[in-house]
This record gives sequence, C-alpha cells and structure tokens, in this order.
Amino acid sequence: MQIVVAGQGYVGLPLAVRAAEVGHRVVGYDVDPHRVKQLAAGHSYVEDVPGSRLRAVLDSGAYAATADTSALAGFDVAVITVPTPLREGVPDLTYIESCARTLGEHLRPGATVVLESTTYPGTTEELLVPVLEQASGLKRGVDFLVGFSPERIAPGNTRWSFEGTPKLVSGIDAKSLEVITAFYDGIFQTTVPVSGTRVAEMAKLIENTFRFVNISLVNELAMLAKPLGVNIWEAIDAAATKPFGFTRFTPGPGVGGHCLPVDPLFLSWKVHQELGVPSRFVELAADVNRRMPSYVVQRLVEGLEERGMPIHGSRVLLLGMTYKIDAADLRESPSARVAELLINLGADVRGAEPNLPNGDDTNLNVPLVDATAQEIAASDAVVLLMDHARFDLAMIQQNAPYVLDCRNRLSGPNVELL
Ligand code: SAJ
Repeated sequence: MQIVVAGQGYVGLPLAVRAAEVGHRVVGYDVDPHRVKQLAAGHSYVEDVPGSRLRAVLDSGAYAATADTSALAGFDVAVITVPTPLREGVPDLTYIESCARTLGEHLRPGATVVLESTTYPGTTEELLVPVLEQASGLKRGVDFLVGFSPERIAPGNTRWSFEGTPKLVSGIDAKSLEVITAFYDGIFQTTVPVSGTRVAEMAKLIENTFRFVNISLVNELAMLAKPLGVNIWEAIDAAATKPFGFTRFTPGPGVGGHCLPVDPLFLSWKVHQELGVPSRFVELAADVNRRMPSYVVQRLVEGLEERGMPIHGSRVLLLGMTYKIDAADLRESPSARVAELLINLGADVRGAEPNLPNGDDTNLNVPLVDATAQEIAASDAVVLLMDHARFDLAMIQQNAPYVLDCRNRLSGPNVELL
C-alpha cells in the first residue's frame, strides 16, 4: 500500500523503515528540510535505525523522505507521529492539528489515518477527526477511517525489538479497527485491538504514569532511607527477590527524557480540565522526581564538607550528562539540572559524556571532558549520574578522591551511595 508517516523522529522513522521493509511504498514526511536532507542522503539520526537499513529502503525505492506535501497525494494509510510537548504544563497539540490539516487536504475516500503521538484521552475523536473532515470535506467512517495506536519505542532497549513489542490498535468504528489492525499486523508480531480510541490513548498514559509514579516512590524512599540508616539499594534488591507482585525500579538523579516527565502530566492536565480535580499521584510524583537533582547536590555539599571542602570553588566532575544510561539524548536530562545547581553554588563543574563526542553542539551548561584517570584524580569530587557502559568504573573507583555514586555501581572508602 501507499503509506505516509508524518513526522520522522524517534517514533516515525523506525515505523517508516519497517513499513518499507515489509513491502509498502512509504513517504517519510517531515516539515524539517534539514532532517529530510539527512534522510535522503541515507544518514539516520535515530539510534535504533542503522544507516544501513535506511539506505537499503532508499535504494530499493520503497522509502522516500520529503518535506513536499504534494508527495502525500494518494495515500492509503497515513500515520501521525509528531511531537506533543507540554508548554508550561499545558499539552501543545498544534503539531497534530497542522499535520491533520495537511493530510486532510490530500485525504481521499477509502483512506485511513492513524494517530500515534502520545496525548490525552479524546484527542483522536475531539480534535483529529474534525480537522480531517474540515480539511477534506469528507465524512468520518463513511469516506475515511481513523484510529489511535500508541508508540512503545524504548530507545536502546535490546530485549524488545520494534516489531516484537505488542502494538495496541483502536478505531473510531469497527471498520476502522479492522483496517488498522490489518495494517499493523503486517508490521508487528502482535497487535492488541481495544474497544475504542480513548482506551488506547489512556492505556499509553497508564504505561508511563505507572513508571513515573513508581520511580518517584523509590526516589522518595532513597531520601528517607539514609537518615534511617538503611542502604536503599540493598533493600530494593532484597524486595526484588519477591517473584510476584513487585516491579523493580531504582533511585536516580531524576527522571528525564521526552516520555516520562511529560506523558503523566497529559493525564493530570485532562483530569483537571474535565473534572476540576487534581491527579494527586501524578502531581506528587512530579514533585518528588523534580527534587532529585537538588537532593544529589545536597548530598554532594555534605560529602565535601565532611572532607573539609566547601562546595564553592570545588572542582566537580559529573559522569553522564544524557537523560538515560547508554542513551545519546539530552532532553530533560536531570544531569544538566545538577550542573546548573552546582554552578549556582560556585563549584567548578565539568561533565563527561562518552555518548556525545566532546565539542558536540550540545548547548550543555558545562564543558565536556574525557573521563580520564588524570581528570578524575584532579577533581575534588566525582558524581556518577549515568553508569554508561563506556565508563571504566574500576578506574573511576581507583582514581576519584571522593565519588557520590547515584547508581550503586561502586564501593570503597572514597565512595558514597545516593
Ligand atoms: N529512571 C530511574 N529509575 C528507574 C527507571 C528509570 O531513575 O528505575 C529514569 C531514567 O534514568 C530516565 C527516566 O527515568 O532519566 C526515564 O527512563 P525510562 O527507562 O523510562 O526511559 P525512557 O524515557 O526512554 O522511556 C521509554 C518509554 N517508552 C515509551 O514511552 C514508548 C517507557 O515506556 C519504556 O519503558 C522505556 O523507554 C524503556 O523501558 O526503555
């Protein structure tokens, strides 16, 4: 079939390439001409899509990247994978709206549109469908089909492949569900049809709110365990021996990325808008997770003071500036917040991030250095924020005068655990 995937980011590009690999003719549409140029040249900027796979579907002619809307004509299925950011706590659906308008102008009878962007329950039927009808003059369910299917991209997750991750599918009516299920059956090993788009929209928010709240739980317990004289890491490991009814999460310097700090707030915003009541779990979890960078800094200040050093003027090396272990993504990184707080206290802060070659245009607020033995030995304190596989942990442990370990990877007289 003729497929359009609108938005060629970390969600859209893997879907577009996979759809091309299974035999569809795919147009990867993006409004960013720089991205389109990179894709057309066979350069993948998505870590889970190797350049070799992109070039293979380009060379076969099964995939083409474009910013030209005329290339959207005649699609059988269009999938919307555009960003849905929060702006001061309010969901910004303008990308969905403008994309729907563009697709609507090319919508023809018999075609199908699927929304994958994470959003609050009701978006598909209250926003997407009316815009498609208005732009096309066609009628939902009669002339065209619509549904929602949340993305479950897990950047860097080697255990679950893109096509091996079960895919929730939904439609505004039975025919939409049938066609959308058949489309995704050709791409994913397992599809899971649900009764309506609101269920699918809500399921996605439940998935990430579950993580967000449970990470905040262990973060709060980490802050409470230390004054209670309990090693939270050992206690969590012990709890994790329970073979049922427990999911293991670990404390850290905060919750970053483009999913977890954002998705749950879509839910709390919608609940507040529609029902006028707070989502207390989400708001409390956000508060606890937002406090973790300050807690890391507080522990570092205390650790340096115990060693007779004021934070002001101390040389601090932060290990791991990206938001997630072994990821090359800085979005909402708690490490950047830790750096900002330390700079405000007058510390001399450097960062080591092996997943971003030094000198990368990262807009980071600290200079990037290599985590060499010399650099580590010359620091007054080292903070292990992300235990990237590229770090030589033994060397760090041997050379650091004092390490605040936020990942429970080191041990020794010079090491303190978060
Ligand atoms: N984090 C903790 N403690 C934990 C787990 C995570 O502090 O126990 C922190 C991480 O350091 C990071 C943040 O939370 O800063 C988010 O981590 P994440 O493992 O949830 O990774 P993400 O943000 O890439 O989440 C994505 C999500 N995928 C989708 O939304 C489709 C999430 O649902 C996946 O579970 C996750 O990938 C994954 O498992 O890789």
